[in-house]
Amino acid sequence: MNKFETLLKEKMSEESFQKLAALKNEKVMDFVGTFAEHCDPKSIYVCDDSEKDTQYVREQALAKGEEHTLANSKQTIHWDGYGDQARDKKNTRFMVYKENMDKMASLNSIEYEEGLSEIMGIAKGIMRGKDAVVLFYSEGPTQSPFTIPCVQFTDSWYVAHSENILYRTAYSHFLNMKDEEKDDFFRFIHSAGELDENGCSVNLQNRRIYMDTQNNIVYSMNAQYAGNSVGLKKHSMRLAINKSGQEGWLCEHMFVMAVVDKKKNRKTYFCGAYPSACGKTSTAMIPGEQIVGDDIAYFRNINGEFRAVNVEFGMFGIIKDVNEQDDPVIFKNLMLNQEVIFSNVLRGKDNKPYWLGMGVDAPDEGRNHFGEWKKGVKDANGKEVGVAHGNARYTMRLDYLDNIDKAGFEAKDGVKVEGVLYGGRDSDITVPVEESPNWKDGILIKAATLESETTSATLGQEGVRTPSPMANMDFVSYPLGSYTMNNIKFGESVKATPKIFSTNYFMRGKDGNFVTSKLAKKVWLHWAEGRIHGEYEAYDTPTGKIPHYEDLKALFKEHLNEDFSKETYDYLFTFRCTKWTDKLERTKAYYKKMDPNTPKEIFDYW
Ligand code: SPV
Ligand code: MN
Repeated sequence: MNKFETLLKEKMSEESFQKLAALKNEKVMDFVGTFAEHCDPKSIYVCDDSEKDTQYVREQALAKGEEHTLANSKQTIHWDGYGDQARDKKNTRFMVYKENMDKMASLNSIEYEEGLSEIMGIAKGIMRGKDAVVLFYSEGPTQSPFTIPCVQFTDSWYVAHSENILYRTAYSHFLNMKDEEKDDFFRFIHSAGELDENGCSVNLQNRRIYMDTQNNIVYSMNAQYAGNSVGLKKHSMRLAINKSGQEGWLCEHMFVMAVVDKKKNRKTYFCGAYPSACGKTSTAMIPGEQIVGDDIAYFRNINGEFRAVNVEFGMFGIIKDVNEQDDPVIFKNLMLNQEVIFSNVLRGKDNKPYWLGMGVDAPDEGRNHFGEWKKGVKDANGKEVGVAHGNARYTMRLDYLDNIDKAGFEAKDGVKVEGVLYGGRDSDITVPVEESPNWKDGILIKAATLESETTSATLGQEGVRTPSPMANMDFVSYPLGSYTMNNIKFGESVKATPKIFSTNYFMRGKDGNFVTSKLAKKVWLHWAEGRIHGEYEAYDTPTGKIPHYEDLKALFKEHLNEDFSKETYDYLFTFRCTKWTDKLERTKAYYKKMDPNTPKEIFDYW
């Protein structure tokens, strides 16, 4: 008998307990038992994969006031606390064994024992009086070479509801696990903590997200914003990056998409990493192409092929600027009566959601992330509160979208990737599209040198460059030099290594304006697609291969019915030597700072 059996029987219905017992997995029982005892919820509900449980979770999120209904009956709205609107980088730490602290010094880390005692102190009794829920999920498709089974224990029914939309449930996967697999799952323990009358976490000063990559467990306390609370998303990603480093595969902050050439009747899969606000989602959603996933990809070598899955089932997308003009596919879906959780937007008196950049006149009052809201109202710092938060989101299944690549989305072995894109934001260095001569060069010259520039939308000076290797620095959970080497080795281990391309949508002209329109990314992408199929010649430059003018001119005509002048081409595709050497120096300095043990091989290449 498991030592927690008596306790769990007290806190669970017979049905819930039987669901747990049926797994015959002592490790799951220990995980649930440990936190049932420590966090002490009033009750614990165990979910399986049934529609009944999916419905129950949704009903509970509403009944407990964590979500509210909207005019469209299948849609709900949720508000995080005013101070809990984005990922809390400061309080997201890796708990690291003492002997490894040196190696991990550049990560936001805390010595293991100290971290454990702090987080367990916060977690003690944190669920008292609340109903908790235990859910089983899979990262990636179930029963596939990519599958990572996960258990989520939470007292937030909004978190559970979000995960039911964003991930595949996997109770039956746990039921079918072989004995030797039974310890190999990710564990997430989460509590929103004490809530105020609006259902928002009150103890934000004690918000902590502590990652234990050694034991594959993440603790998230007093947090609600999904990036801080939904275990399966960025917490799991950090665990997966660490695991992939040990096992020789990759977990990347990338979309997966198919570029479709209708005339030639072919589909070519690309993945792409872009720092935030550098065009990641809009690339994955280019009209006429198909999406597999918009945020996180796993890569594995399967029979010598470089194959990828989207680990998610849904999208947790930024809603700002989603309007009929700029983002018609998403906008249309948000207007339909299908399941969506809107977060941190305004609910008008008409019980409809409103957000920034919606392209629709918003009402002057309603309820939003601030509470009861009226136009012009100021927060405690005297800052005017907008209709919605800039990081407000929608949570929606991907398979609602017309442009989903259904076959790729469901493929157990993933899709064969032929192109990898790295896209930064820079106003005066890199060309709009450029192909690397080989994989290693791509990782070191394109991926490792990625940078983003501050824009007028962020505080402080405009145009300041932030290094963002692989657009993954918030999540890389082992030393940067080793992570970079793992990227190189993985790509070289497959038979057909994808081509790597860089993109830059943000080159500015002499007048300070962007040179190309938002739509031009389709041209760069189709040039890359053509290169994969051996269709275009290219010029060699010190940083890679660039297009010929005539090819781009034809692509602009074909895809956008636009003229593309030779002057624009010359300006965009100029090799800016000294700016590039400066960029390389910044990259070297960054690697030195982040990982002094970066292999010499990397610095030698630069
Ligand atoms: C990101 O910030 O990269 C996101 C949203 O995809 S979050 O869930 O906050 O990570
Ligand atoms: Mn992301």
